[in-house]
Amino acid sequence: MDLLLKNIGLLATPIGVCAKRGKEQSEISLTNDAAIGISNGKIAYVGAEAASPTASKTIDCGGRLVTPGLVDAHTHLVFGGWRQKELALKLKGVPYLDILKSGGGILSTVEQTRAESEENLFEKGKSLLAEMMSFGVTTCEAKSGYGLDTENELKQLRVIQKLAQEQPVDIVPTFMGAHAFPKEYADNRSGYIDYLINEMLPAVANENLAEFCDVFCESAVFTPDESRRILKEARKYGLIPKIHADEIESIGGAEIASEIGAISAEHLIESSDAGIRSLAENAVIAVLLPATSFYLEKPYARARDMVNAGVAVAVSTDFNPGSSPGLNMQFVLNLTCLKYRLTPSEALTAATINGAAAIKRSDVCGSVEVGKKADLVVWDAKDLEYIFYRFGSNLVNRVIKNGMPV
Ligand code: IZC
Ligand code: ZN
Repeated sequence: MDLLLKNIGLLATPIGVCAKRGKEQSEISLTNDAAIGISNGKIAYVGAEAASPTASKTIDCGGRLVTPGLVDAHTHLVFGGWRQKELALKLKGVPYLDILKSGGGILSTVEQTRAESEENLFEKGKSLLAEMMSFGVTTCEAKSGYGLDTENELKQLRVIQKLAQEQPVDIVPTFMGAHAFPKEYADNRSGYIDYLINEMLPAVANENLAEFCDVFCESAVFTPDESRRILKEARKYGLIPKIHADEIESIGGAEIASEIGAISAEHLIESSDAGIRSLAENAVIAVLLPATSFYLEKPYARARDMVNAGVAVAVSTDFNPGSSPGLNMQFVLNLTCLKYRLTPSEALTAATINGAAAIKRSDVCGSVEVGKKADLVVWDAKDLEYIFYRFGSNLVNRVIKNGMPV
C-alpha cells in the first residue's frame, strides 16, 4: 500500500457504479473509525482501521469526515473575460435573455473568448481548476460554446484537452456550439445550424475533442426542433446528447431529452409533471444547478418531486461568467439542502455518484470503493450534516486526487 488514511471518524459514501434514483438516492454507506488504503492512485482497502493493511505513508485524519471527491458535472469553465458590467443591468431588472438579445450576455463572452490566446485561456482555466479543487472537486465537465465558429470552438476544446493533461482535476469535454447564435448569423438561424452540423461537428469529432454535445434549448435560443436536429446529428459522430432544458421557459425540454435518449437534462427549473415523469421513465439524469437559480433570482427546480418520482438527481455549479459566476460546490451543497429540500445523504449522492454518472464516469469515481480512483475529501467536520449546515467557509481540510495529497 502506498498510502493509508487512518483515524477517519466517519466515512460517508454512496456505493456502486450507477446513478441512484428514488429511495436509493438516500442510501449511503456510513462507517465510523474507518481507514482507506491507496495503491497506484486507486483505492485498495476500505474498512475498519483495526483490520487495515500497512502502508509506506500514513495520513492521520484526526477523526474527521471523509467523502468521495465532489463531481461538478456542468461547467462552462473556459472563457475570456468576465461580465461584471451586467450586474448593473441585472439590478435594474433586465432579464438574462434580454441582455443576450441586445448582443451582450453569452455574445459578450464570445467576443472576449475569440480575442484571447490559447495560452491565456489555458492559464486562466488552470487557476480556476485549482480553486475548484480547493473546494473539494476532483472531477468536472467543461463545455465549449464561447467560440461559435469552428476555429474558436476548437480552440476552447483544445484548451480543455490540455488542461485535462496538465493539471490534476479530471475534465470531461462537451461540445456546445449550440449555445447561442453568433452575430454573423443573427439573421440566418438555419445557416448557423447547417454550419454547425456540416462543419463544426465533423471537425470536433475528427480531432476527438468532445464526448458529449449540449444545446441551449429555449424558445429565444435554440428551439425544441432545432435542438432535436442538432443532437441527433451529434449522435452520428458518437457524441452523447445533453441538453439545457426548461431553464427559463417550460417548452418541453425534459421531454426532448427523454425522446432523444440524452444522458442528462440540465436546469429543469420550469419542467412540467409530464416532463419529470418522462425523465424517470427514460432514466435521464437531472443535473440541477441551484446556484444559477440563486444568481438569476429564479425559482428552484423541483428536486424533491424529481427524487420522489424516481429521477436520479445530480447537482453542479453551472460555473460561467453570466448566470453563475461561482465555482464553489460547497455553496451548491448548502442550496441542495435548503432550497431543494434534499437530505444530506441525498445531496451527497447528487454531488458525487450521480454527477459522475451524468458524465459517464461512475465506474471510476463518485464513491469510495476498492478499484475506484483514490479521489477523496477530508473535511473539517465530524459528521455529514455539518458540511450542509455551515456556509460561506471552505470546510475542506485536505483533498486527495489520484491517491496524491494535494
Ligand atoms: O455565459 O451566460 N445559461 N448559458 C446558458 C449560460 C447560462 C452561460 C452564459
Ligand atoms: Zn450551463
